[in-house]
Amino acid sequence: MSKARLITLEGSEGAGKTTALKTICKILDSWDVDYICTREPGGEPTAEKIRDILLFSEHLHAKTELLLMFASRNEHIQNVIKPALAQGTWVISDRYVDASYAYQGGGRELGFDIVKWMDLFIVGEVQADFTVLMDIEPEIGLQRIKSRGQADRIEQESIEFFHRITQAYRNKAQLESNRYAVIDASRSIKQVKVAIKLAFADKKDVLL
Ligand code: Z5A
Repeated sequence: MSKARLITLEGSEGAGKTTALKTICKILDSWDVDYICTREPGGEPTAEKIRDILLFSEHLHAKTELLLMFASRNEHIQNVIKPALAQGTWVISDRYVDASYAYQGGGRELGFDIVKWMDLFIVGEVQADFTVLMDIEPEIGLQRIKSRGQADRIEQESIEFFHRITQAYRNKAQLESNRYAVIDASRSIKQVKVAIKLAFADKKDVLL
């Protein structure tokens, strides 16, 4: 049996991660691997409670936000991700530690160094094997989610905040290009699906 893999999905608001997740599930079905889908912040009961604080508090200091992201991540890793991988079950996570580099490191301007420290402390060896970055200009992504109703605390941030996030994701993907597939998420849903399938086909020998 091949090693269970941790696959993560990243991107800024409205990039189409939910849509991409369905394509990834179909690919893994065709590879005949067992997997679970999960998300961050959240993915297990305590982490979901922390998610509510993160998304719906009136105000949070940037450092509190960083700490809570990693607190919820620790519950998620210890209670869901590690046990699944140990059993040979693959994990697909809608966002993971790269989101902290992008949102807290980039968006909140806390910098990559402090996030790296937390990454070493909390995530350690439980790093993603493959990360799909849905890359999109924030103006397009935010337009897509406009009709969804009440925005959460993070979604209400300025366009400059989202530009910093996009740039931070691109920087991270460049630094770790072997782990990343960068998908041009501004294209049609059909074209995006094809690009994701090609990215997985390219990685199949390494992952399986
Ligand atoms: N966060 C953080 O700050 N730090 C961290 O460490 C972590 C997270 C882990 C989680 O919220 C928030 O937490 C998030 C980052 C932060 N920021 N906020 N707010 P979430 O999970 O609720 O939100 P999200 O992850 O950003 O999901 P989203 O906004 O729903 O985006 P999406 O999943 O990428 O989009 P979608 O639902 O797939 O698509 C959006 C719409 O676009 C939908 O109507 C689709 O039909 C449409 N769509 C999708 N693809 C296309 C294409 N190709 N063309 C046209 N239309 C499309």
